[in-house]
Amino acid sequence: MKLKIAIQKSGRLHEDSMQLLKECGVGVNNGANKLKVEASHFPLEVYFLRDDDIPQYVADGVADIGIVGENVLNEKGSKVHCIEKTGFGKCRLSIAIPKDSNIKTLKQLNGKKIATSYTHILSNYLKKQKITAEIHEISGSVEIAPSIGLSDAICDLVSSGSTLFSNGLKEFETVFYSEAVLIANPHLNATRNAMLNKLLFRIRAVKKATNNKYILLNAPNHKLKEICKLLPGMKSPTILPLAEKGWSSVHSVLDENDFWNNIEKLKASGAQGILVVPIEKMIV
Ligand code: PRT
Ligand code: ZN
Repeated sequence: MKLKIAIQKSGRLHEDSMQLLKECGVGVNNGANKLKVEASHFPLEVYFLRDDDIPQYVADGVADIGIVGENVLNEKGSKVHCIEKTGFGKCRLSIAIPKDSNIKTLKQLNGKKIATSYTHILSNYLKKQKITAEIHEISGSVEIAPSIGLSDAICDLVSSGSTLFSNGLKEFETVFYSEAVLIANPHLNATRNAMLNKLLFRIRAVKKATNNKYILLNAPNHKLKEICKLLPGMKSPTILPLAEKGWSSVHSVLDENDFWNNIEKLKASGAQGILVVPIEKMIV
């Protein structure tokens, strides 16, 4: 028996989804541009689909699990379990207005026309904010709607903001933050559930490694206590003597954000020759 996973066939999530599987030790050969391939080194069958179709395929049990943007998942409202955030495909669904618009407050959206492909998420949001606006559903090129007189505002995905900018629009209000998530059919049998847990264990090890760095530095022995406090590591740092008397090498693991916060303190404590190395997998 194989676990069936649906990932995006082509588009913004394809590469990252393939990379995640690869880092989990799952070999997927997509060379022949097939719709379905058998993975190697893991009992997995990979289906390549349009992102919009993934939630329904998983809800229907055609695929057991899938990787899809939370924006698509929420818009479709399919009955699947959201198992794990992947850390990629990050974007936000935002309301944007022409940069010279006189709309200044959310309330001023009352009675206005908003073009979007995300009618479900947007109407829920507007309801919560007690705003009555006219929602125009368009399936693509939403950003041109105001300039052709179709709407006063749009609601679309934004990442860098350059699409809005080049269409004379400015971001006005964020409706929803999104990233790619691993979803699962809620009725997996015990065998499939066990396979999912095995894959999930690997995904978490890869994710943890991405956020952490291995750090090596040299420190004078009389400063070791101070330095070790800054580098708690997974259990405690490793300390090895250097050939030069009175000095040690300290090895530890550090969250990338903590590294930048701690670097000045480490240097002030006499740390030298600091090396920061990526970690491939991390199991705590
Ligand atoms: O063919 P298929 O239906 O599978 O793909 P698709 O064309 O519907 O989706 P695709 O590949 O464009 O996006 C897949 C998923 O990537 C989305 O559902 C989001 O979860 C995620 N994602 C992350 C984004 C973006 N960032 C993004 N910037 N999806 C779309 N965009 C578009 C946005 O619609 C706008 O046109 O990029 C433009 C804005 O980008 P910036 O950088 O100019 O702000
Ligand atoms: Zn799509």
